[in-house]
Amino acid sequence: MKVLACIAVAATLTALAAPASAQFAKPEDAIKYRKNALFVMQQNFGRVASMASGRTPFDAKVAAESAETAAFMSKLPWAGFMADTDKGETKAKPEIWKEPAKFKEASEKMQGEMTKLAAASKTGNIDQIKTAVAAVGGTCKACHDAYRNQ
Ligand code: ASC
Repeated sequence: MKVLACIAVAATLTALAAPASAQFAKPEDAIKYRKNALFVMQQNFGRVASMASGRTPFDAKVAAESAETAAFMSKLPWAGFMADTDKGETKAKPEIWKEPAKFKEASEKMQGEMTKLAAASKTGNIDQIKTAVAAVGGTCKACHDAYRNQ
């Protein structure tokens, strides 16, 4: 029973860790998937950003864990921007599908800065964390300005 549970968990984790090959039954599922992945990412990033700005007390352990989770989550949303998901419950602009290379580049910039934030958070150095949070925030904003409707 335990072995079966482990296999089930392992299969789930493998599926989660394989964003590039993710498949969706319906376009709505892909939209939901990317929004939820971005939401979980933002909640974790926001927790670190809040500490960096002094809005919440700095807790190095929580910051490190949250930043690591945000960095992992930052890899997932992109598989959800598949064909035929430009309409429905989404603020995604058509530019995403018109200039996929630029969109990919923007997403990779964010993932790169998120990885740096995870590394900075591991050091526990608040100044390094502040710098990395600002860099991540810049990539969030750049992508939203270009590719997200208000
Ligand atoms: C966040 C969030 C964003 C970015 C952006 C940074 O926490 O949800 O979209 O940071 O506000 O400028």
